[in-house]
Amino acid sequence: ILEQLAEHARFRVEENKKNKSLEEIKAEALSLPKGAFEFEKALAMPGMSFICECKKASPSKGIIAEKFDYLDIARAYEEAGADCISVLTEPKWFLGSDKYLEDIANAVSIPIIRKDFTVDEYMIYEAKVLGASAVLLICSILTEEQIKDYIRICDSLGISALVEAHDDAEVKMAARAGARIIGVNNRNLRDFSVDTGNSRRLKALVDDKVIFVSESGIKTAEDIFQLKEAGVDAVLIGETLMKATDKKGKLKE
Ligand code: IGP
Repeated sequence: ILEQLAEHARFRVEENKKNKSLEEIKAEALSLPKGAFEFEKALAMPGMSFICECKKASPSKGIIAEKFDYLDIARAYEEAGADCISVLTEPKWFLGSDKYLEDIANAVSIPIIRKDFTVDEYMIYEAKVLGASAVLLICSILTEEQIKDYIRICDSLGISALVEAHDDAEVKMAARAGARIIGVNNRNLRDFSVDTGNSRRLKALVDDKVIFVSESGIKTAEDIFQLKEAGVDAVLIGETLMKATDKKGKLKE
């Protein structure tokens, strides 16, 4: 699935280039006020930080939210005290949209990460233009050189890169590439199995100066206490919050 997702992302980039060339989108992104790395600043605050995700569907779960009032969801997250919002823009498997990101960025004041399969610098400039404060860089679909290069582009725009790893080798690769935020995905994107122990275990490999995010499969307050215990700085929660009718209540818990 990862290879298909990456390939489809490359296809989308080619399609978008027909409307706006790389030079054009780059110039547009660079003409905007430079970001102040709001995403990493929000995560570096003391205490556990919460990245709450707006996601209509996923390849492992199918449709998660029949009724997807993304603006209401984003506003509820902000009101409930979320530190950041993650917005899926991948259209085919996650039923995301660039429009969701753009609208949410205009509606809330907390930083937003564009959750997509970044495979080209084009997508980073696009993220900035859409109003994102961060992008996702997934180790298993990129080379170390690409990650380095993409972090440099993020730096030029004042936005952050969340570098996603799944195992020891990828965590080390992220660190070598200069990642300042490493996210360990508890879901294996190859077989969809979930284990929050994965991020607790891999935390030990990461320097304390690096912001460490535990992603996926987080369901209870107990999960969060355990992650806190392991030294995790932030959690990324999607499905559990998408399914909670009382998002505020669930986050408070
Ligand atoms: C959220 P969950 O299990 O709480 O819905 O997971 C988030 O971690 C997950 O959506 C995710 C993801 C990704 C999605 C993690 N890495 C990469 C798309 C691409």
